[in-house]
Amino acid sequence: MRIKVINPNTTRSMTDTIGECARAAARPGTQIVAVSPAMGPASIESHYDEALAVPGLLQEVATGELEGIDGYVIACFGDPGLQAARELARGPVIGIAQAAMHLASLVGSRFSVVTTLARTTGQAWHLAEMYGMKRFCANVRACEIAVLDLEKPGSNARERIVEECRRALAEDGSDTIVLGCAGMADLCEHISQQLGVPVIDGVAAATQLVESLVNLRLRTSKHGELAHPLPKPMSGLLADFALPARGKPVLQRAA
Ligand code: 5HY
Repeated sequence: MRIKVINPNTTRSMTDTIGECARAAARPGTQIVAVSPAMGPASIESHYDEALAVPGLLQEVATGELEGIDGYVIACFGDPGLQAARELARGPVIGIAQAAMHLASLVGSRFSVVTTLARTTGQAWHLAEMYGMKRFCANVRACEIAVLDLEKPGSNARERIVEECRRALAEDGSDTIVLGCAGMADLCEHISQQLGVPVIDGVAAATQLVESLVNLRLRTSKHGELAHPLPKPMSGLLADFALPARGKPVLQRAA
């Protein structure tokens, strides 16, 4: 089985960390292909960043379809481009926020999301609502750490995240923590040991969900909303995104 784990931002070091965490979660025999798009933002911390991350992400899905990839993880807590990616893919496409929230709801009564910047908490609440997880979500908190500062030496990120998680457990009425950034994936085990509660990293959660779906031979439904997009002309910078008639290779990878 080959799973493509797409970090939608273009920071290669973060992609490498995400890939290691996905490989640690995957079963023997599952090949993890961890990639970043060729174009897009260095980190995703706003709706603007998220919108500009989607074309590159879709290019990676389209390439994956030509490579025979069995399933995809979108490794960004905003789950950017999730439904569009599902239209392009035959196999399952799982966003880390949707995966983490659902698994958290299975091991606790209410979870707190702990993420990076406060300005991204609205998107986390929006996703919880969209996924039917709002009744399990006690709160969404931010550490006020920029995404790329997570891996910056001296940022004290790990300690600040642990402290925010402690406050969440003390104040939110939650019993479980969801890490609200793919860049936190490598901190999951440490935080769980420090707090003594389930801490869910969406990268590991989504990886194992994709494996399970592929093993159950469950692919993305092509009946209705998530059917392959209709071919139509695209212009300007997006000209390469024109989808040819069915059966032909999707998306010609931009030069
Ligand atoms: C992520 N941004 O997981 C999100 C986290 C966030 O570049 N990767 C990013 O703050 O929304």
